[in-house]
Amino acid sequence: SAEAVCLGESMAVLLPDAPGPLDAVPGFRSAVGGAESNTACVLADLGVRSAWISRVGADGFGRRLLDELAARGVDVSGVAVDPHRPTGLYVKEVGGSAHPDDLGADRSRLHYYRAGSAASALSPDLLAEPAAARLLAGARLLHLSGITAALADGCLALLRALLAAPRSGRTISFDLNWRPALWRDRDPAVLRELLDSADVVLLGADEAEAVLGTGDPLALRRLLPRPRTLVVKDGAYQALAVDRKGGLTRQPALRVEVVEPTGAGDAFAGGYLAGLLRGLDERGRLRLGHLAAACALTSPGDQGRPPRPETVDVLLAASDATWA
Ligand code: KDG
Repeated sequence: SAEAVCLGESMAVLLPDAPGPLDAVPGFRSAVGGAESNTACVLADLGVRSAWISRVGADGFGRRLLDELAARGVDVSGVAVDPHRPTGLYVKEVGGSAHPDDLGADRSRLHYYRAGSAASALSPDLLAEPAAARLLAGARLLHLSGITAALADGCLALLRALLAAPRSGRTISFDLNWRPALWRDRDPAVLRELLDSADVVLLGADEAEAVLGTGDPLALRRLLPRPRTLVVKDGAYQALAVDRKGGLTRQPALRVEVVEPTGAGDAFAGGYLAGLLRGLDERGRLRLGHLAAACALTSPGDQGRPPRPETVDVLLAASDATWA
């Protein structure tokens, strides 16, 4: 059975052949994306038995998602195929707009076609589905994200049910994953309650500022007192882990030539959580997070090429002076 289960919507992706506004793009390459399944792939790359729980449509995009995730070594036995609703889709626009929903310095923007998707029908009914229930019962780690909370009332109810259930030794990690475009008709205030019900919280200082009014690690600690660890990422610069007493572990990021930033946060989560499951200390977890993020930053799609095991070992063992 899987050690880590990641739950959330994944989508087919259309990546533009060239940067520029969508109306001028000559063509698209298809790929797959989805924050939580990206994290599941990175966990698998780093040797963690991982599973992804979701719903897809009974269509080509859904089959593509299942095939690609399975080929990456992720257990997809807990993914339901919905005969009535389609697989969601997003189209990436690179460098073509200056919109408040844009991601990152190169101004990539994701256009979502996901309202009414198969995954938006996720609900607490999932807990009674045998395959998903078996995966959830056997996992040491359950990874969730704030995207799910924005998709539909049933999705939010599912997150609440998972966070309220007895842990039985399991850790729940929660990545804020602030996607303003998904929250136009919903109140994001609910995100604070969800974050504060998790054990490990991952969030970027900029998105924390947008949602919670501050990106300062110690101020965030006062707003979110319950999680064991808060991991506050400061873009390309550093990540900080804050324990319950406000103790800080700081780790600078690796300096890389950024090709396209989508998926870097998901990869960071995968690296950090693989380190947690391997029993690394905070510094090692943050280092593995940065390394996985660097792999995603240097690739055009959501997913990077997995790091070589030798690279992982060298970077974990490096002295602070030679790191970064
Ligand atoms: O982190 C990358 C994700 O944003 C992308 O894969 C799409 O899951 C996605 C989302 O909802 O934005």
